[in-house]
Amino acid sequence: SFDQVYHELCEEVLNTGRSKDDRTNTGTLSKFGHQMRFDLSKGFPLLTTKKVSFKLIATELIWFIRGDTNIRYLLQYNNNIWNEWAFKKWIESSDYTGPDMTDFGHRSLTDEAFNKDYQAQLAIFKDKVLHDDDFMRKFGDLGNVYGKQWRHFESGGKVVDQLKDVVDNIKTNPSSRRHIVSAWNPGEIETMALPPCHTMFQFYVNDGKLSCQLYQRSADIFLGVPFNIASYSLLTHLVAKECGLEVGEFIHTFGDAHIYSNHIDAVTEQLSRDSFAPPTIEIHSDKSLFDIDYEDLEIKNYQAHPAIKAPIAV
Ligand code: UFP
Repeated sequence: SFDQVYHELCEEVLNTGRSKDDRTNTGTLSKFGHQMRFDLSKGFPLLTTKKVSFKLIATELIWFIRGDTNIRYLLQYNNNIWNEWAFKKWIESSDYTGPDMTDFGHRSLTDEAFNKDYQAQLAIFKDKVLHDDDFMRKFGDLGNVYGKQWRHFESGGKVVDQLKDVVDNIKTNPSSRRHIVSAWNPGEIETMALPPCHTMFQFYVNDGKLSCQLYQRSADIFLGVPFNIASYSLLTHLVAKECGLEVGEFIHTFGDAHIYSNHIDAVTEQLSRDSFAPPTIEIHSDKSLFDIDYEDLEIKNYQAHPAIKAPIAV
């Protein structure tokens, strides 16, 4: 099953992963180079051994597809996964007049009094991004993130709509071996808060089926990977529909695949659970890929064990 493919990665890293230092000073067990395959004709790979939010995944993916880099769209769907990056720009600007928020990521995890102030400032920030257009334009925009690279990749004075080009090429020259979208723009890495984890992906067409392979340079196996699997599987469905193809496989290839030392208990808990049959996905519209809305998507028959909380490494 899909869960089994993921559990095998977890078990392998738990059992044979090497201890490795990392940027966040959390400590990890790590394996370099791994591949998982998901046959998308067998169902939709949303994990069932812990509940994964399809809404967060789908609204983020649609945000990328539209080339949007402003978190207002995400906040309209109560999707908070990119807030911290935008919040950081605000608290470091001269417009910010509230209490000191330096190093809020770490302090909010360890200092309860500080966390209260932080949550209050974050709520103010979200409200302004949602309701104040000038503030939204100034502080809601994350700049060089996935949406920018997929739709407006800047290189040598040219702007390339990689996703549009790849879709056109899949339609006109399906057998091509050049269906690639790169989020890794070496000229812009220095200006990025978080250089893209999903470095690049390639589509492949054969027998009327569309497959997709992602190269992920760095993977938080417990918190990130379940999202990443579902996100690229959804992208494969949406591009296949746009191009009049059936879905083939999603192939997930990793660089540094790691389990953070403070996720080990959570992973062990998840591995002790039995999986359910996977859900399926339905796309209820004939809109173009670039106009699809969250409301057009439906996950059917999703049965899953409860979510498992674990601290995010910052
Ligand atoms: N990470 C993921 N998937 C994502 C994402 C981040 O696993 O979609 F945005 C994790 C990987 C790593 C951290 O643990 O975030 C990024 O840190 P670094 O840039 O040091 O690799």
